[in-house]
Amino acid sequence: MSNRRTRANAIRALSMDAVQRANSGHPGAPMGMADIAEVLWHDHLAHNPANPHWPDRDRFVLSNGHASMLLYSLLHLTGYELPLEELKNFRQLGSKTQGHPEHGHTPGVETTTGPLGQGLANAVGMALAEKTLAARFNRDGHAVVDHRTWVFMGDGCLMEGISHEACSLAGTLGLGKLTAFWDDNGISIDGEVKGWFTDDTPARFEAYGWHVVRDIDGHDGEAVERAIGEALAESDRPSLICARTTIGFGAPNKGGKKSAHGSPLGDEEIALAREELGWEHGPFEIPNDVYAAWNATEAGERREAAWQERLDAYREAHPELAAELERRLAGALPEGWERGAGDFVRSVVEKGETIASRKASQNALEGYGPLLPELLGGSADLAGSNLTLWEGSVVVLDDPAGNYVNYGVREFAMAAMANGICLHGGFRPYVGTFLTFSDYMRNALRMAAIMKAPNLFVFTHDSIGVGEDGPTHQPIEQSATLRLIPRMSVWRPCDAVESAVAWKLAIERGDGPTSLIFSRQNLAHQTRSDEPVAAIGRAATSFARRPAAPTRS
Ligand SMILES: Cc1ncc(C[n+]2csc(CCOP(=O)(O)OP(=O)(O)O)c2C)c(N)n1
Ligand SMILES: [Mg+2]
Repeated sequence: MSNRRTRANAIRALSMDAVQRANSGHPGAPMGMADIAEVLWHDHLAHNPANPHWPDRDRFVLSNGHASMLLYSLLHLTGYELPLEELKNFRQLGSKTQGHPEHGHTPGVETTTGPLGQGLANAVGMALAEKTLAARFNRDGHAVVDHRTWVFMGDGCLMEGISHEACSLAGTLGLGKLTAFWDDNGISIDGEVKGWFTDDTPARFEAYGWHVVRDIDGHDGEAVERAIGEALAESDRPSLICARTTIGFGAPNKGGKKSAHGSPLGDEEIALAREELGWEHGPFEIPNDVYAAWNATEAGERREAAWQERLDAYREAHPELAAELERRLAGALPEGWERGAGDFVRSVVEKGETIASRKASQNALEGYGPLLPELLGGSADLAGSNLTLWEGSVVVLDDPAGNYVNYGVREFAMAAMANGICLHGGFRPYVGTFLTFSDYMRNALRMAAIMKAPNLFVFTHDSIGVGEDGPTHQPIEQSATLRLIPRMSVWRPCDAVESAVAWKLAIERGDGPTSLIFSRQNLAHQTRSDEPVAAIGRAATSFARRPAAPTRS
């Protein structure tokens, strides 16, 4: 008979066995969070294992990515295309079960996590995307965008500064369909966190304007269920569920200790844990009734089918909106883009203006913005300097269906949130700050590139001319180091024409991020005939597509 504890134990067993077999990995957090995961994934998560891309699925983010075996176990047990063989190959080259969850490699992994705190910020971005898309497209009686965002995180995510940036903004934005679970186990790598992490976390989140469910026993399914119920009942504020857990729950000697965090438990301890948990099955052995109790494929297909019916009714009532929603979810450019964008570039050539390229960038937004309702812009409190606002900008706090986010002075969360917005779908985010502060965002830039997220980063105040602000504002190595990030496109246009083309190609790029670097100073217009203008794009394209040089054998 399968019950809550048995289902959770299946996660524990798979996690400790896979880590043991790989002889590396993190058994502690999966075993500690298994009971919480069971309640969420068995009873609440709206997903369809047969279609990980169903647009209206709930988003689940494992921000404490080292707990990857928790997610792999859940994906396997609920019926995603992740067979047991893949779990046996945990951390092996070519497997779908890398050490940390990798978006684009493993079905059902919404975002790549591992750099602590960033998954949480991605989740805030996803929740913002859901809210904004819903406001734009839902109509009375037609809730076609209606899903939640759930995020698991550990002490590490909360110690990271980005958690402050992202959660503070999530409170301001009132992201009521975002729920975060804090794995309050009192342990991180160096041992008991009381030596380095003594914040009053619930009070901290209350101060952000979150709804906080304090101090629940993360091993008591009924308590977790009640806490989720409270989160579901709250629609105006994001929820934090503070769940006390034991790292490595079930391991009699290593449970509750740092030794459970990031090393295999060892055969002896695993045998004792099996006894302690009452799990009588061998390594990687899951009884059929447990599989049956976990399997979510039928429920998932029913859920998606019900949504399809809602979408059909919506299409009937609002055909144009439905077509536009589908286009945006598919990430396709609008009809007429090529012509409209081409016209805009020609108009810039004709004007031949000598202006700062940041101004040329704003002009590009004026030119392309009306064609692209999927643009969701923002800046880290430098809108007037980055020139990221354009005529059609509407701030989301004023109008939930808007297209501009005041991120405040939060560069790192801004970039990571924009990654989450990209991954969610339905939007093309662009975010701006000074080039020199790209360093504050760097790991999120790297993550965008790793995930092939077509994020647009606007970096203004390039180069020597900003020296009057002093060395702190003068970017020296930033352009070069951005170019070092594999798969990051970097544009440093020399005039307004190149700026317009750079924006166009950045928008057309679907398989990775672009950094657009603009000046505060005027840049002289370069006179060109038609052929060199066309070549701006061609050169970039052929450069990007240049085959790798042959290697000598
Ligand atoms: C940005 C970043 N810094 C450091 C690490 C290395 N690291 C991985 S897990 C971890 C400790 C996290 O503690 P906690 O979230 O409490 O996890 P638990 O031990 O409870 O599983 C650290 C420092 C990382 N993955 N990301
Ligand atoms: Mg911890």
